[in-house]
Amino acid sequence: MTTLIPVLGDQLSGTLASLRDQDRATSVILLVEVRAETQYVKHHKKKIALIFSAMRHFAAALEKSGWTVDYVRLTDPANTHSFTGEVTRAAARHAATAIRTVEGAEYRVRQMQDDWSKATGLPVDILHDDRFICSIPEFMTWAQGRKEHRMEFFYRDMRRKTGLLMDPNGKPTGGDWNYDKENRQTPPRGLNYPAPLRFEPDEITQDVLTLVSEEFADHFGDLEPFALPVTRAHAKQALKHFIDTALPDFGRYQDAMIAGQDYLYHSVLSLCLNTGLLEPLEVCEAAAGAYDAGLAPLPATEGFIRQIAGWREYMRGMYWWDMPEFATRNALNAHRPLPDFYWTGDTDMRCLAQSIDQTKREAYAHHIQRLMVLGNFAMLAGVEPGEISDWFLVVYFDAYEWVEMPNVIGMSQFADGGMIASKPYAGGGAYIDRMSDYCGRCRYDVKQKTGPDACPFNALYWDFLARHEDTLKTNMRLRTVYASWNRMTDDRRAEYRTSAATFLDTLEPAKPGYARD
Ligand code: FAD
Ligand code: DLZ
Ligand code: SF4
Repeated sequence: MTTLIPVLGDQLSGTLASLRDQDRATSVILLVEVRAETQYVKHHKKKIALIFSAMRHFAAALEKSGWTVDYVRLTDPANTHSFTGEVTRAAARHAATAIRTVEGAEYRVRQMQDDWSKATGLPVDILHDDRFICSIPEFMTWAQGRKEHRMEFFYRDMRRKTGLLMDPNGKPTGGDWNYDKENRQTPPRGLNYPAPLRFEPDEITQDVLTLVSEEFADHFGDLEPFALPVTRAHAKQALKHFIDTALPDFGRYQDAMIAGQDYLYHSVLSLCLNTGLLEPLEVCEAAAGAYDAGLAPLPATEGFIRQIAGWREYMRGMYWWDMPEFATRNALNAHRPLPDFYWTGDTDMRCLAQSIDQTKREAYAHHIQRLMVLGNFAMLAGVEPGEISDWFLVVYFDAYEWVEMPNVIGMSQFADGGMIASKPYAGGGAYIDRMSDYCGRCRYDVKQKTGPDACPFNALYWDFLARHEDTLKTNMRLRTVYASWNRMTDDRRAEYRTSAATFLDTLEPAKPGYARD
């Protein structure tokens, strides 16, 4: 009697449901490095190295604690390079009598798991992933029968469910659910930003870096320097470091963008959460503990907890609520190919060049760079949602479809027609100028509205609103914007539209082969 327990590359948690209450003597844990996963989009080199190194460290830790682990390396000549192929091979190799696994986080992978019983002829027990605060069935119950699925109401339920920042009388700590009005300030010059911890590669990581440099040389991004957390111990240190050094100022400067400052007060914990090295509840509890101990103010703590217990859980729920349709949503009928500069960084627009350069080096950009620079430009330019979604899935070390897709197709492109965001996150140059120091040394002038030297965001913003007036003008949150547009003279409106068209004509479409072979 042998139970085969496949553990996927984002399930690297000792608390995983499939490992719980399981007899080690009759179980074999399977981890596999497979090309189907490295290539379905051509992930950033750092992301592949992170996942392989974390998988290898996790396998070693499991073995040390008495599990039998079967680890299939990318270079194993018999590797079939797919999850189903490797599960089938391993089931035969170990004469398995049953398979026990945790549901894949991505629709694509979950579909594969449904084939495992047929492929192996064995019973397959697929367990819920209870590392998330909200299970998929619980989210479905919340979503069913609601006309609108706004994050804020879901988040309040998660606060009630977990007791995070809740008073014993059932009211939110401090009296309010959300303290954003006190957050999101422009940082003064000369602040000393805390840097995330760096973890120098050990022998396991060095081997992986060599492998990735040899096997994935044509993938986007810089492999080295590589200093990411790859073990549970690293992840716990990274969490403590964030709580000690950055949490107190997390919310206050959450939307700021500063050239040369890649991380500001962000936690950089998404990679640990999304691979399973940290669990969402433990991260939220650590933040709430810092508030209780008087080490972090309420607005920062609440803002941070909302990102995880609110946004992260909500995005996962909305992904499962709408898949598989989500992947093909294109409510604004956008069909422009992705501009080539997303891959090369070769653009005079400094905000985009800076954000892309950082993405290439670090496989990281923070939320406002992703939303209001990289996503905003694609939406204003009318880029096909599937193309920009592929780009986001490739380039970030925390990108898995379940969280990337609702953020890109929903929140940043409004391609879901407003399921996630109540209005498009569209902004002109003035917003970027207010929140960043990018514009000062840009070749474009953020104050000029039209013409060859004007910040392209300005004309693109109005052109976008004009293109979609029929669809968007009934949106109450855009009433004043459309009122301004309609107060302009015909000539002014025409200038905006011509300026935008002239700029859009200069965009080179990306060459094939960056995102997929
Ligand atoms: P912090 O700012 O420190 O926030 C703390 C944590 O909150 C994050 O680690 C993350 O787990 C969670 N979080 C915050 N915002 C969100 C959100 N909108 N959705 C889900 N979780 C959130 N996040 C991913 O994990 N993977 C992605 O592929 C991804 N793609 C994105 C694409 C776009 C266009 C946008 C606008 C956002 C995307 N996000 C994604 C959400 C967010 O930008 C990242 O989670 C965040 O930048 C990660 O950095 P951090 O850990 O320093 O976050
Ligand atoms: C992203 C990724 C990559 C690059 N490689 C692997 C791999 O070789 N083996 C593995 O188990 N998982 C990998 N992953 C993560 C998966 O693609 C996928 O995102 C998760 O299994 C989520 O369902
Ligand atoms: Fe970006 Fe416009 Fe500012 Fe240049 S001027 S950095 S293009 S917002």
